[in-house]
Amino acid sequence: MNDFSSSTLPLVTLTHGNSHCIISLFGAHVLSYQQHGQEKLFVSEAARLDGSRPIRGGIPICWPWFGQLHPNIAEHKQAHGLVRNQLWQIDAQVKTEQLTSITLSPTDISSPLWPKGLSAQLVVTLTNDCLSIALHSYNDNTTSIPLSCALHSYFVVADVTTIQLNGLSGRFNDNAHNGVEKQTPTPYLFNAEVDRIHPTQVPQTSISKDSHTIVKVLHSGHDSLVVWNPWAEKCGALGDMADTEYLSMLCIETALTQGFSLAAGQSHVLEQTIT
Ligand code: TA6
Repeated sequence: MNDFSSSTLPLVTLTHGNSHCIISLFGAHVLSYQQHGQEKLFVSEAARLDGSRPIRGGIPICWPWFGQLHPNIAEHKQAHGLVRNQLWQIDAQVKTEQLTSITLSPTDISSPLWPKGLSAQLVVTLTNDCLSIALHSYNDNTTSIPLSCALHSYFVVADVTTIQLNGLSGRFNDNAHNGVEKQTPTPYLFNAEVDRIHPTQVPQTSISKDSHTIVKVLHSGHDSLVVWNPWAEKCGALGDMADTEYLSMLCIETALTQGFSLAAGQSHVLEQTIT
């Protein structure tokens, strides 16, 4: 079980029936989601929990660009956008019989790379049997704004070499091998680095071991799903992940990576539900 007692970050804890989650206001980052006491998310034992860098594990929010997909690569400064390494504020909290939710928004929009008129809110909702995170993007400008983003969830597994990913098919871009297009393997197993963008709107994936489902993940508002595991060599080089921890995680990321633009006056919701 993840222990965040050493964290110097402001944390918010939500409980609803059998569901329990811990959110860091640094990055609006869900650190833990437990269902009936069972942890669904991975956070590295070497993760920095002092605000000095984005947190390794949980659910990082990548926005308003994913990875290196800044519309003007020459301006690119940091991977995965501007909001995973800043404090977010609490805009609203709701508790009803059906759900408990919190709405958060980033506090620092001063970066010259922040697209003018674009804003974000994250709504984290717990019900008795699931966690939903909904990333809302709003364009109050008079022109459309290129947008890429991801809910970069790290799921905990006992041993990644013994699990199977379900729900994906067709072609993907293999970013571990220069983005070359390949066919999704069947069954989808893990025995080496994976850094894959699947251009798909499939609404559901799951991780299973033998025929037992470990976690089910629902997706909406996406044009792609990203699957990532750094494997031994890259894991060892990361600096905020212990050498063998790649065996204990798999990222399944609900994402917009295919050249989406948010029209003037419009909003968009990217959502992932974990159950
Ligand atoms: O989503 C996959 C990815 O973009 C990989 O290329 C990998 O670098 C990973 O995210 C983690 O990125 P980070 O900046 O958190 O080290």
